[in-house]
Amino acid sequence: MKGLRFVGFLLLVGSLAASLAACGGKAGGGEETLAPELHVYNWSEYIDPQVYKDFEAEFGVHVVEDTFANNEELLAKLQAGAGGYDVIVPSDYMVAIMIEEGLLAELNKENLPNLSNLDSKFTNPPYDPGLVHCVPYLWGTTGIGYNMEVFEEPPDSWAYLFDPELASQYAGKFTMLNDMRETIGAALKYLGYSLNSTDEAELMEARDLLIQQKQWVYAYDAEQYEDLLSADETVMAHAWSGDIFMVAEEDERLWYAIPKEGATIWADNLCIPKTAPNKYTAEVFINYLLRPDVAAKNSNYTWYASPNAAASEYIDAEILEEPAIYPPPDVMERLEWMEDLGDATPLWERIWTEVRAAATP
Ligand code: N2P
Repeated sequence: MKGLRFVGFLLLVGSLAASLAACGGKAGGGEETLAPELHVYNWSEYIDPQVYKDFEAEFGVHVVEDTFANNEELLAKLQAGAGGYDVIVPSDYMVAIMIEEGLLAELNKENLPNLSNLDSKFTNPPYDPGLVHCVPYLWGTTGIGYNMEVFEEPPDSWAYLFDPELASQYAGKFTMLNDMRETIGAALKYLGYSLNSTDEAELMEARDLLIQQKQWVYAYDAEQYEDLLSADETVMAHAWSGDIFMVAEEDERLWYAIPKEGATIWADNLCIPKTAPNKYTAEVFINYLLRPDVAAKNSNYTWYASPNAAASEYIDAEILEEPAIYPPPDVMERLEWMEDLGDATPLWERIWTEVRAAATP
C-alpha cells in the first residue's frame, strides 16, 4: 500500500514537472515558448509583407494571414466561434464592442516593453482605457480617392457621391466602401448629421439617399477599389486614405481628399482573441510591430499614420508632411470617431441589408 502511494506520488511529481515544461515554466517566471505558427486576421494590404518575413527570420515563427473587408465581418467570424486567430485588427468602436462581448484577452504588458514607443495621445483611448486589451496599430481617415485627370477641382465634398446632379455625372464610375458603418456614415455626413446617428428619421433619410445613389455605384467594395481606380474602371472612390496613397505611388494621377463636411477618423488596433491558441507568441509579434523601425516600415508601406512616436524618425517625410495623412488641427476638428451604436445596431443592419438588396432602376 505504502509502496503504491509512493509510486503515485512520483507520478504526480512527474506530471507536474511535465506540465510546467509544457507551459514554458511560466510559473517559475522563465521564458515562454514560441509557437511555430501565428495566425493573423487583418485588413487587406495592411502590413508590409517584408515584416512577416523578417519576423519569421528572427523568431522562427511563420505568420499565416487571412484578410477581412470590414469590422462586422471580423466580428461575425469571432461570434461564430472561429478559434484559430492569434491576432486581429479591429477599429476603435469595434474594440469597445468586442470587450463588451468578452471576446478579447487582456494583454500581458510584461511581454510588451515596446509600448513605451507609443505617442501618449494613443495610450488611453476611450474604447480601451489604459490599453488593457489592444495596441493601436495605424490610423487614418475616410474620404474620397479620385483621378486628378478627371477632376479639375478636388472632389472634397460628399456631394460628389450623393448629390444627384453631381453623382449622376459619374454614373457607373465610382465605388462605395463595402462597409455598413462607413457607407451609411458618409450618407449621414452629407445630410449634415452625425455618423453615429441613432435617430430613426435621420437614418431613413440616409437609407433613401443610398438607395437613390445605388444606380450610379459601380460596386460596394473595400478590398480592390483602389485597383479599380488605377485601372480606370472608376474615376472616384469612397476610400480609406492610405489605400489611395499607396496606389498613387505608382499611379501619379490618383489623390485623396477629406470632405469638407467632415469624415471618419479611425484607429485600428492589434488585439488577441480570448480563444487565441498562441497568446504569448501573439504578444511577441505585437511587441515586434511596436519597434520603431518596424512600425515605420508598415507606415511607409501602407501610407497610414502611425501612433508610434519613436517611429517618426524612420517614416518617410512625404508621409509625415502630407496633410491628408496627418491632418492639420482645423481638419481634425471636423473628423468624427465612430462609436458603438448600441440598441440602434439592428436598425443600421436592416438599412444596410435594404440598401444592398435594393433593385436599381
Ligand atoms: C486597409 C484598410 C484600412 C483599414 N486596406 C480601415 N480601418
